[in-house]
Amino acid sequence: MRTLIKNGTIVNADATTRADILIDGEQVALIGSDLDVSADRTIDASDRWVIPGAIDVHTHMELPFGGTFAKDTFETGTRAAAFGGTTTIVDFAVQPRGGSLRQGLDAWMEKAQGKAVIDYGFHMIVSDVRDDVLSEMDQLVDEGITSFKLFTAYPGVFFSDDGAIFRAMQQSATNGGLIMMHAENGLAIDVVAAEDVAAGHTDPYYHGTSRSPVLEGEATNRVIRLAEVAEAPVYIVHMSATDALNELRQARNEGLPAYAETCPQYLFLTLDDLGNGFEGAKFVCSPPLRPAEHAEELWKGLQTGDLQVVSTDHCPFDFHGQKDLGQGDFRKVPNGLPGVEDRVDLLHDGGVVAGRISPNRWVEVIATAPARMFGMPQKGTISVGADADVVIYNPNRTRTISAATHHMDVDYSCYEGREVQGKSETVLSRGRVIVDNDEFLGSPGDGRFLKRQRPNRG
Ligand code: DUC
Ligand code: ZN
Ligand code: ZN
Repeated sequence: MRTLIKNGTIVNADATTRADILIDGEQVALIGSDLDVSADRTIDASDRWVIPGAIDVHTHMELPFGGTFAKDTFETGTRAAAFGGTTTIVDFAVQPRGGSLRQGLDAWMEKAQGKAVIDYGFHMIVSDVRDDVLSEMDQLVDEGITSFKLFTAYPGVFFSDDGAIFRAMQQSATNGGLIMMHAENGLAIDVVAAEDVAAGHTDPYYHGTSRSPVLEGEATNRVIRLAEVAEAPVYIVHMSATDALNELRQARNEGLPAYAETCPQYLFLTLDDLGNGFEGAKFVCSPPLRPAEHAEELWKGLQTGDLQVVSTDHCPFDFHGQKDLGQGDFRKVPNGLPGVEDRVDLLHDGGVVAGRISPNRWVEVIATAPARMFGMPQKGTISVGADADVVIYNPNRTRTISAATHHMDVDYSCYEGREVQGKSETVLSRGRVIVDNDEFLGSPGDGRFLKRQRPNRG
């Protein structure tokens, strides 16, 4: 199958070019002006941008959490991702406590195989660092699971102490993997949260105030310094606070290989969203939403390059039937927000249309940097030989985000009623059109497991 995309404006991270694109099979075969070649199908991209399919390196399909499961399956979640212009996800497989990494990986492979409609890779959540687990990390790196997440939060669940984190970092320094850190001081947070509940402060708002940004800054500094001594790079996930960003800036100014992502919720939502009684449960995630001034700093971090990636931490729970497990005690609200479908448009609207970042920087943070940093050189760019993951994007079309029209399997939207400018109109995954003008044309099982290379630390 040969597809010719004509008359579009290709927006890559490094350049914007008016050119046609010939796709042959699953890859981009040719890029040039006024291509005069035969094709089975021609797509007219006049007045449209042609961007690389976006990559979300932080999702949690079917994550067991807080006595329930994140609602989207690999089928519903990747379908929603595709509607939003995302053609690759990297999800987090979870090591069962006391079990092996292999058990966790097998379980996640099972969840994804035959279901995912777009390509997918896995990071591994390491919740129990043991000698045998450290050796397993080496094997997994060879099998394309080249990044590992550890937590300074969630004592008794995912939490690792500093010694365990340090050992995992030492291991990654030798095997070439990348340690990703959830950096909040969970031990101190749990004390504050218990005090709040004892004082009758049980509403979701206190989820936000109990998790001080200072304790995100402290944990961020701590894990960066552990990585420094272990001589390993470190990637901080879902950065939400100025305190943490300042620690990252300091480390990067010292030349340390410290990296971070933020997520749309920290750029567009604030602590105020956690108010309004139990409605605030819709916005319970960790780290929590912060006062508005933190968002402005995060935008600056994206502008300067101190923040490299925007991912979603997509982890949806229904308001009715899941979030309401936390009625009367905010600690029992399952943590996580839906977002895999809206990231590309939110970042276009709040970033490019608002004049904060260029179209090229937008492509960089949603596609090109994730591909480079997580070992997927065939993704994140429109270039000859790359996978033909391509989005025909209309930068002028507006839409209103709503749970009534979104494709994520969750009963609310964090952005209900928000109008955004920019929309993915046609989405190709390895040369196949999987979304065309609001119609889904893909199939479960079309997505392939991505054996990722070692992260590029440059
Ligand atoms: N944070 C969330 O909000 N949900 C899942 C896990 C996490 O770290
Ligand atoms: Zn996390
Ligand atoms: Zn997460």
